Amino acid sequence: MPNLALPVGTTLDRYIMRRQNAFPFATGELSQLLRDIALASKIINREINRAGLIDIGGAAGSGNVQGEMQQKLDVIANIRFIRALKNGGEVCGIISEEDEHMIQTGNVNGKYVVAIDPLDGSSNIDVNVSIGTIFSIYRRVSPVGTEATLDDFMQGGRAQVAAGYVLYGSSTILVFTTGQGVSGFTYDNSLGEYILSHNDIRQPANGSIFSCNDGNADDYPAYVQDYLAQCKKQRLTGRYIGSLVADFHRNLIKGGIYLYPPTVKSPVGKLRLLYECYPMAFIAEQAGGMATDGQQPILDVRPVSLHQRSVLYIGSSEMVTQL
Ligand code: P6P
Repeated sequence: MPNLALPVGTTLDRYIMRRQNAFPFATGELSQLLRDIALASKIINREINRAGLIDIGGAAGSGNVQGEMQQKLDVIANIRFIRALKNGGEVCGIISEEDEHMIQTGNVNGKYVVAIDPLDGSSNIDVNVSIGTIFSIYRRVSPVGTEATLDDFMQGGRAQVAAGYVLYGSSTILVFTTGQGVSGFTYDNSLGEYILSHNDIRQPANGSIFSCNDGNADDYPAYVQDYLAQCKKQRLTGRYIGSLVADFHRNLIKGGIYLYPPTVKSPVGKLRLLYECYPMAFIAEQAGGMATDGQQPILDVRPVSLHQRSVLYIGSSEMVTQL
């Protein structure tokens, strides 16, 4: 692979342009699509920060507002991403956690489809905890010039051409892969630009952090309970934010494992395959990590419905292997 180690401080636009030039097969459309997603995330970032302000009003006891605020932000994020992808012109169809059915964008000549969780962990908004956007991109299989079809979304995890997330945390960071490694861009509010801050992220093969909702531990399969008992015997660190993007990102950088096993409430797991598990698994594998449902790699799990759920164990390769 050509040496694309770019100096930290490169803007997202320059990074995309440089890499596009380095991969002649890469078409300008995918680059434009990534820009469209970045733009929507900048708008969401601003809304989330503003929500913080309204939230203070909400703390005055009008739980209603907080409730509406949560829904509002979920809806705002969904509308912003759908609008950005529609206006960008590159996407012919979208599936979103917020919409039961596939969304036709009207761009029948668009070559890509996007599966998205516009705002994951939104129950954390009213307590000012980090939340995230997760996206997954496929090249369409249906004929250009026609509407998107369900088949466009049912190609399986290894057919993704790009995947990423935005973490709205102490800083806002966009992390994505196009299959040539994983890079991270930190948002500079003063410039309105994403700046390359993590070039070629590699997940540590091992780690000392495990992330799961211990409150459900009695539901977990024996092998998971055994693994967690070993973690505790080794005095590993339990860290669970309740926001997949935040837990995943910390474990990606520091090393660690995130577990969402089957529970009584979610017997096949809680997380959605197409717009949570697949994209995070693509990123994890590209960074040298692993992702499995306990039976097979997440990327090999067969998709059968738009919003199907999956068990998810994801993170440092040695930790996932040991589990
Ligand atoms: P629980 C948020 O609702 C989410 O989808 C993930 O971001 C998070 O890791 C998980 O669910 C939290 O679920 O059941 O532990 O509250």
